[in-house]
Amino acid sequence: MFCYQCQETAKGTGCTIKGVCGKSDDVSNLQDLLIYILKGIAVFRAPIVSNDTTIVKIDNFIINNLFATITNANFSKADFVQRIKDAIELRKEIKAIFDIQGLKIENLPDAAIWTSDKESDFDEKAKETGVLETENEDVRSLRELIVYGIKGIAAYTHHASVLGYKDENINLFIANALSATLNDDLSVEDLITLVMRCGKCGVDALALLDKANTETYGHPEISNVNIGVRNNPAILISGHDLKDMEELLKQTENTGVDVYTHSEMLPANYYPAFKKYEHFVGNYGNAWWKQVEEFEKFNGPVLMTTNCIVTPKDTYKDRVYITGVVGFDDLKKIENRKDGNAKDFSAIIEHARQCQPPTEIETGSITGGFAHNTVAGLATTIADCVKSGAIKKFIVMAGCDGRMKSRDYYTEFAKALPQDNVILTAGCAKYRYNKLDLGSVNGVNRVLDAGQCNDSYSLVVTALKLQEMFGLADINDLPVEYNIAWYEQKAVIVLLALLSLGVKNIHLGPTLPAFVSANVASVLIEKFGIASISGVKEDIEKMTTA
Ligand code: FSO
Ligand code: SF4
Repeated sequence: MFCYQCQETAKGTGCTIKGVCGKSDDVSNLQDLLIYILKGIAVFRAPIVSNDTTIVKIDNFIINNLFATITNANFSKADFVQRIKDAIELRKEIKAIFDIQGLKIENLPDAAIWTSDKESDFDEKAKETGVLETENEDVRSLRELIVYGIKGIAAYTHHASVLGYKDENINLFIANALSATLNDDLSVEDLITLVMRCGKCGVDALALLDKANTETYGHPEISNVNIGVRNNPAILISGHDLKDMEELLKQTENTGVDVYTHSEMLPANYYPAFKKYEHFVGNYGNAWWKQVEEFEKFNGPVLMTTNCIVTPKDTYKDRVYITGVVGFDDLKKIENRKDGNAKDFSAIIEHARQCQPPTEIETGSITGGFAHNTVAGLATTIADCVKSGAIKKFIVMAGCDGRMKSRDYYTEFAKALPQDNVILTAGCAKYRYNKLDLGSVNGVNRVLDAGQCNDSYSLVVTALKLQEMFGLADINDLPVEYNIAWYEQKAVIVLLALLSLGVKNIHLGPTLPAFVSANVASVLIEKFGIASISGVKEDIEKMTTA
């Protein structure tokens, strides 16, 4: 195996024996083969302009399978074997349409041709389809940057599509970009252009998801979320899937079973459509990597709707349920929706009834719900604060949390920020500082949480709104600094989205991506002023006095 798609990759260079995330060698190889066949499907899909049901099925398949290969989502070998078999079948279907339309491609790539239905062949072929097969380091770096960006786009597009929102242009871009990563004629410059187009498509995907979420569940509202517990049996729901949240809340109503969120599901507490449920108690615990100790103490069953799942301990494994793209052998699976019907959560609800209430690990509340609509409502107050000098800077600290000790930097950074600086956040990065008492400036909270990493669009809208309010020609003239923490591929597309909007001088940490080669890093530094983080003191100095 060779995998370097996330920030926690072994030795900062690549996982080669087993993933730091727990991914086994054979699952990693099968994920490579699956991506390879998806690229082969994309070769036939890209030139077809049509919206017929087979094309819609193919697009959904590509999106679902890209999402399944994202860090910490799916660890099941059997699942990936089945996904590869399905991919090979679907490739035949799309090729048939391609042929009927009279389309032709000289020298079809191997990814569009290679076939087998034997698992043993998959294991062998997988060894030839990995990241290191691209020999030129810069081309490899850019191809992977594009694939990881597309994985992020796929995650957002998947969530939007579950709520019935689609954008044909995003699907077409995914197919074109995937297919382009097989093209040996593309130069480094061509690939850099494609990276930028990927960022632009990322903005569109984020906007689509924002529309889907807010039109379906209302605009997030400023909310004080309880972090204590009640004395009822309960279900803990984690991940990012709001449709699962909706259906679980409906099905648990009047059952005597409470519902709490974990990690990235926290922002569900900000939506009017969910807040109305009396048995929706609040949030339990912290970011994804703390789940082992927190799931243990929760006592009731846990539902993982997307990433990030950590190998569960035997002591609570029987209480973990998975759904959607999540894969993990020996865990109970809640089947996907069929024929427009809701998922059936009766098994997990029944399980909860047999369990003790959660053990209290914290008390009090945390405040969030500062998505773009809320911030727009505070526009005059914020403008007055900036004009009077009460707020000097906004620091965007969105992104992910992770296990590494070096991420203590973000807690220390938040603590050391001068009082006249306000943090804008989204994603699980916020758990590094959302329970500190950082106070407020003239009534404006010093930590404004827009929601999930999926809600990073809100931060973009907020920046554009500020730009308009202050009549600035360039987004970089705003009193906004970017100190972003990344972990997995959704953060990659957020970064590319910001670059495509012209945002410069982003600080990225705790380390720069291993998949960025020295030459690609030089381009990012020269063109966009991207920098890694250094010490808290120097960075505060740099960002607050710039
Ligand atoms: Fe975090 Fe995990 Fe949201 Fe990621 S829970 S790390 S970028 O999956 O998705 O922020
Ligand atoms: Fe390693 Fe990250 Fe890949 Fe897991 S996802 S194998 S930790 S690089």
